[in-house]
Amino acid sequence: MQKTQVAIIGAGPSGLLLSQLLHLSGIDSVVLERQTSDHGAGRIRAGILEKVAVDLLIEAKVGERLLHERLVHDGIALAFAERNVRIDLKGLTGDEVSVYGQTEVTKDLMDARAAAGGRLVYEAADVCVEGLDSAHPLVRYRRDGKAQELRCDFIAGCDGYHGVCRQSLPAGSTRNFERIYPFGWLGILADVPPVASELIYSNHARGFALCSMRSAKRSRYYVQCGLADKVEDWPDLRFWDELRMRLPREIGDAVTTGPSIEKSIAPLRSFVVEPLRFGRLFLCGDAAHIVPPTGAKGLNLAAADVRVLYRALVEHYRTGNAAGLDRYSDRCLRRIWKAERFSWWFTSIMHKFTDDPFDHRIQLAELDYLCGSRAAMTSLAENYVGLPFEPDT
Ligand code: RFL
Ligand code: PHB
Repeated sequence: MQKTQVAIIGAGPSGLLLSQLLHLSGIDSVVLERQTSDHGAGRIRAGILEKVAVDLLIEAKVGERLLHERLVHDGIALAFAERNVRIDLKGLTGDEVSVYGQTEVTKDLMDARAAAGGRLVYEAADVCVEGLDSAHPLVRYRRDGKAQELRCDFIAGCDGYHGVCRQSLPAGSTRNFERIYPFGWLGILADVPPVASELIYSNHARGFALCSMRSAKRSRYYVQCGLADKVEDWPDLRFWDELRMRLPREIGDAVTTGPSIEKSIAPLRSFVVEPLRFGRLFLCGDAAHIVPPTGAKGLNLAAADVRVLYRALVEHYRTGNAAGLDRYSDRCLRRIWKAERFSWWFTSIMHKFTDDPFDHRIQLAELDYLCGSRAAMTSLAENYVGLPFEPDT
């Protein structure tokens, strides 16, 4: 029988960051991951980090490459009706965002955990959590076909939306809130210079498009697509044509195209489970909530959960005070619901939901209002760069 203080299920950014921060505070953890290590490091997902996330990565001592390689962005642009309007994030809020891929964050965390001799079990199959309301919960899993047991004080469910932890909670102990959107995002990565130095979010009668990047030489672009669309339906040529059509003409004409090195489709969803805690199990990151990617909030919310949970665990182990653990769910949910609202709203004004031209006119009016009002732009900017933590967190 193995033992640890905190059993962490899932080696995505939430699980790895939590184990690294706990380690730096002298708290032992074991991370159990279903996939291989290559799988986690290979996924192209988030690209934008708020200051809260950057600060936490620095606190976790994985900030060195991030600070060296990130692109600092002081603004974003909203494109609509042949206009391209810059939202001056820095001027409106004093804050900025960092462009640094989730793939890189994950690699940095994996390296740090390996260097510190952290216990990470990849290819842990059939993970199952038991005794959640007892003093010492048990995690069972299989490795190389052999049954294994891990006894712990706490379990952190960092196993993403499709993970086992949330699904293990007793019926009736939680409530789910969900909205499914009638479209997805098709994303491609290509080694071509980005069309602009800052991100462009574009509302177009044909559907939403986003111009993002990973570096000065590597672009990340997205177009809104149908839920039934398959990657095979979108050869590179079709993607580039569609992207260019959805941007103001002079920007579309300036897009440098090239072969894609990754292409994937993601459905869009809003989801929250309440509460985030059951007994000694704490849900963290995508296991607890999903936002549509429009607001770039998913990874940032995950980092915010980890910040609250790790501080509460440190307080518990240092002083025996469980107040932080007791407040974990409520503290996180306040931030989560604000990010849910922002992501839902930004999605709703940027995407094509219907073929009704009335709906599009209403969106264009909202964007026109937004870009003419300092108050409205400030509201967008302060949500985009990330809201401050409430005073007691
Ligand atoms: P993850 O990354 O899903 O990791 C969960 C891990 O748990 C493992 N797992 C299990 N392990 C053991 N046993 C089981 N039964 C298990 N079940 C699952 C999985 O294999 C996996 O390794 O969740 P985590 O750590 O909470 O991290 C969350 C972020 O990955 C996510 O919020 C972001 O990627 C969302 N997101 C964005 N967030 C941002 O902050 N900014 C962005 O710009 C941004 N862009 C995006 C995004 C997500 C996207 N997709 C694909 C959904 C763009 C896209 C297209
Ligand atoms: C990305 O670069 O992958 C990205 C950027 C901004 C978003 C979503 C995704 O809102």
